[in-house]
Amino acid sequence: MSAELWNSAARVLEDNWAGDHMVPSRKLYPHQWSWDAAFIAIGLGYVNPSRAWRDLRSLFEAQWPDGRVPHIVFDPATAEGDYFPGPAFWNVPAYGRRAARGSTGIVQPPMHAIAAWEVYRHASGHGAACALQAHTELAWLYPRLVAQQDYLLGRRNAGAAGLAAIVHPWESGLDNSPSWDPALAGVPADLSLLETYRRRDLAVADGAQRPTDRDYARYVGLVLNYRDGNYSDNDLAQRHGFVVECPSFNSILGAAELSLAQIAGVLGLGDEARRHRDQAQRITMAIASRLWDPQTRTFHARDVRTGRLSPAHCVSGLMPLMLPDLAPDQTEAIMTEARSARFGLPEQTLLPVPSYDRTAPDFDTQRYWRGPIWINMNWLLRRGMLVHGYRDDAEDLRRSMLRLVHGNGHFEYFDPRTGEGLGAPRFGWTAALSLDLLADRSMPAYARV
Ligand code: 2M8
Repeated sequence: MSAELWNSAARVLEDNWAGDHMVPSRKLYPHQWSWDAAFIAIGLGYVNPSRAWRDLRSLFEAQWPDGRVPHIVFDPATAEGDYFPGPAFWNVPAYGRRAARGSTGIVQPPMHAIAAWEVYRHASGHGAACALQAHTELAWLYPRLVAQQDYLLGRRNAGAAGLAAIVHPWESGLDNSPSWDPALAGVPADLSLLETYRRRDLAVADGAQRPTDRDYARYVGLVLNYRDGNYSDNDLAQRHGFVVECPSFNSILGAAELSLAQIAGVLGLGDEARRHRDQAQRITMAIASRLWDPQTRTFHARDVRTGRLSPAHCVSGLMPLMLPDLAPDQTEAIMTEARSARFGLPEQTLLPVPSYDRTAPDFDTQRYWRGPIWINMNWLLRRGMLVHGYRDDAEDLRRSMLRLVHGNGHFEYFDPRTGEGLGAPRFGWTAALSLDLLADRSMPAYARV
């Protein structure tokens, strides 16, 4: 299967190249997405490292002066009507050398330092010229990656506990996860907004696999609120309707500090490397104390406005496993949760873990982020298993992901009972991470074994 899967994945990446960036999928997502670019770069690094660097560069050329990296960079060649909400809706003003309406004003999980370090590591296998290019690109990216972290740990520290808060479910990347239901319940669902602003996703995807209209109306309302405040982060907890600390977002934030430490090391910035390692430790401690529920023995999203933890058991609760400084008790609890009937590691289901608790009454096998299997979350979970020395589980998970994609295609997500492909076909990060799963058996940096 390896050669066949490798070739089909490489073809998807070839087809999704749009001149100076990658699109997640041709029809549903015709622009550049932030954390997609990071996952995609990890796979692209094997087949076309120059494009991997170009894609990351395109994204960071759109970084805002305050350090935020927008969740979508709009392709001016794509018509407004081809994606909603598009450039006119976000109406972002011009900044730096960027024209107005070039991006959105919200962010996504900061996966990019992790991706840059992975592309750099793999580039050394492509010869001296590639290694030199990788060094130059890392040096270009490093201050920008630091500015991205500084923005999230500074302007987004709405809970004043050293974690980043998200201001929209879309910022989590796990868009309509049940984690957000309690916080979203307080956001008005003004369905008339969907008459003014028409959904485009329903024209290109099955409605049963996409968010409901009520949730979509809330998403639109939240963007309008943030946009009308000029995308300012002042007094977020007081004036914005959705301010939440997500375990997965913050675990990636912490893991990014460790990749930055590696990057600072190769750039000869020893003091900086130490600073990043310390920061990773602080983020880990904040996650461990603020997002952990000793009753459920897992990690949950915290609503900064009410101080309450969301009761849902979601795949994001497993993500702190990526952090090597996590205490053994919490590490073991994550593995227990992953093996339980809620998630059922492949040893029970032969499938990668779903995005939501299989035993929950509202577990939905079709609707995205409310049940289906996603390759990027499983890729991160496997990384966490390797970090903490669960090598057999990591290997089972790796094989189950490859089996799933090989048997069903490079889909955006998969039915957690049957493995059938759902959402967009020929999806970038599914293909890219399949390449990585085929190629890389090494241990991540900072593994505890
Ligand atoms: C999905 O999100 C976009 C909005 O950003 C959408 O539904 O239109 C999510 O799965 C997100 O994580 C992903 O980055 C994006 C593009 O693949 O699609």
